[in-house]
Amino acid sequence: MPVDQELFDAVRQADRDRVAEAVRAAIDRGAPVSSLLMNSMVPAMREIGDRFAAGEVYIPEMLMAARAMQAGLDIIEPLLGTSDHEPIGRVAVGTVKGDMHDIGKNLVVMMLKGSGYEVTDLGVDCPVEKYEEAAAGGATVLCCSALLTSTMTYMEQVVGRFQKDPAIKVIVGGAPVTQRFAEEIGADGFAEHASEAARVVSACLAGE
Ligand code: B1M
Repeated sequence: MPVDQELFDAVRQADRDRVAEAVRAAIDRGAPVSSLLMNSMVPAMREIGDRFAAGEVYIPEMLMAARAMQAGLDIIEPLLGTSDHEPIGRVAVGTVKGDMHDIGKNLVVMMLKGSGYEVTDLGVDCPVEKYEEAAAGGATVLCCSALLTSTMTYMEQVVGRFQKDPAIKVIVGGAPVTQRFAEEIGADGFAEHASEAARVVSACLAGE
């Protein structure tokens, strides 16, 4: 499905009200919410990042764009639906220590909830101890998100902490994270996009 240009522009221009209006209008027209996310909102954030890297925008603009994006996510989240059934598994999701980026992590939380998992959102800047608490509380799959090359290395500590516990799986994701990196640190799985996280969690729980 092509980009919803109005929504793309509204996120890019960090206009929260316009993002909310554009999301509502697209939903009213029957646009699939996953497509709004992946084809319009995520590419707009990517463009902001590219412009930041090129020195064309600064941190306040990135932050405002993130807030505008979150305004759209708040509308989309309830539409992804949570089931009334027993959860099909318990998962905890956090952005690793030192990293404050939470939009991708929030998307992973939304997608997993929408797929029927009980999800604990551990927030950002999560040390190993937070994952330990989640595991002690019943989570059997722990998802680690990182957006910085300097923080993705912390994932190895989370993986290392649970490597000897076959009941706990650790899966990783985030813009700089690759399948190869996941394998190198011994993670149980890697999801490139939030939309893949549910499939990877399911494969982990099935012991694949
Ligand atoms: Co930051 N930032 N930022 N930032 N920021 C990046 C990541 C950057 C690539 C921008 C750039 O230079 N082009 C760059 C990192 C460079 C690097 O390390 N290689 C960068 C930098 C440098 C920084 C600071 C260091 C800037 C500074 O202070 N000098 C600083 C660090 C702060 C910290 O964390 N300690 C910083 C701060 C910020 C803001 C606070 C201003 C803001 C974050 C606000 C927020 O999150 N609430 C911000 C933003 C908005 C960005 C960009 C523009 C957008 C990130 C985003 O939300 N993308 C980003 C540029 C970019 O990503 N191209 C950038 C949309 C989101 C949906 O995508 O998070 O990748 P993403 O998630 C995807 C997948 O990766 C996957 O699913 C999602 C959907 O498909 N996924 C998972 C994510 N987590 C997963 C976990 C899983 C599975 C899949 O678990 C299994």
